[in-house]
Formats: sequence, structure tokens, C-alpha cells
Amino acid sequence: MTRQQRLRVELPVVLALGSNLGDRESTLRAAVHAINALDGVTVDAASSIVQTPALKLAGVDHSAPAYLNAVVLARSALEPHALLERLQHIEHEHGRVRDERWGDRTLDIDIVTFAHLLVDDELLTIPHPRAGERAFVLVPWLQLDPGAVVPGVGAAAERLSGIENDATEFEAEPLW
Ligand code: A4P
Ligand code: MG
Repeated sequence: MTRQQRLRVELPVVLALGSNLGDRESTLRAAVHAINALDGVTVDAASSIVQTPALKLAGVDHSAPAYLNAVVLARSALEPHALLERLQHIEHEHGRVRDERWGDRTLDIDIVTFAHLLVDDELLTIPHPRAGERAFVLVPWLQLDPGAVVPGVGAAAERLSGIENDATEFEAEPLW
């Protein structure tokens, strides 16, 4: 790893995980462990798992396999692009195929926030631009941090009160 990929400090990150293909629960569990195993990343907490209908570009699609989603709080000494690259490697190891935008997938890992950093280039936008509109991010995030704030957008709790909450609890052993 080149020196520039390392920060001098660990910064708190919020990651959103989703899966709607394959053994969704096992994939999420393996992904949390793989994230913690990354050199320079430590997992502090994982939410419970929520189940949500698939959101496609054309809207909610009840005929597509439902998603399991969860949120992970971690600390990263990797700079944002290096973290993204490692997370995409984990997605790939879990059979992620990129063919259709918002298409069905074995594993998606998004960076929701990275401390208070604002990033916006062709590879990475932080905070995740759609996080504040999605119950499948806000519900598990609020479980871990009731005071969660999407930088530049507002309080997660307030955002959630303004959208349809279609997330239901999924019975499972704790992810972490
Ligand atoms: N990228 C930019 N910013 C970020 C970020 N903050 N975190 C780039 C992660 N990636 C980021 O993502 C496309 C590109 O976004 C990446 O190459 C990266 O450089 P992708 O994972 O290849 O494709 P995608 O996920 O289909 O696209 P997108 O637009 O990121 O999708 P979203 O907004 O993440 O939505 N329905 C339910 N119920 N639950 C879900 O979890 N997820 C999605 C994906 C759609 N519907 C869903 C769910
Ligand atoms: Mg993604």
C-alpha cells in the first residue's frame, strides 16, 4: 500500500450493506468480518438486519427478491478511495456482478459517511447522495446512532419521518 493511502488518524465511517441474491444473511455476516479484517479498518458495531423490497430505477419492485440491509460503524485509517477499492474487492469476492444499475446483487457496500469529509468526484461521492432518502439505510443507522446526521442533509431521524418506512425487522443472530 502506498503511503498516501493511509491517514495519520483513524476516522469514523458509516457503511451500508445490502444483499438480495444468494444466502443473503451469510453474505452480510461474512462481509462484516471481511471489513474488519481489512488492514487499516476496525468494525465497532453492526445494526440488526432489516428486510426491504427492492428499489429499482423504476421504483419499488415487489417481484424482485427482497433485500437484507444493515449498517456498520467502523474506523478507517485508509483514505476514502482506498477504502472504496477494498470494499469493492470484498463485493467482488462475494460474487458481485455489475450489469444493471440498482440491479439485483449478492453484495453492495456503500460508504454513507466518512467523518465529516465531503468527497465528490467520478468515483466517489460522500456522503452517499441517496442515503437520506432510504429507509434501508436510515432505519439500521438510527438503531446504532439515534443522533445520526447526514452531513449537509440533516438529522437521519428527521429524514426518516419524511419518507415511507418499508423496512421490517429480520430475525437473525447479531452480525457482530
Ligand atoms: N460510488 C460513488 N459514491 C459511492 C459511495 N459513497 N459508496 C460509486 C460506494 N460507491 C460509491 O456503484 C456504482 C459506483 O458508485 C461505484 O463504482 C463507485 O465508484 P455500484 O455498487 O457499482 O452500483 P449500484 O449500487 O447499482 O449503483 P449506485 O448508484 O451506487 O446504487 P445505490 O444508490 O447504492 O443503490 N434496494 C433495497 N431495498 N436495498 C438496497 O440496498 N441498493 C441499491 C443500490 C438499489 N436498491 C436497493 C438497494
Ligand atoms: Mg454500491
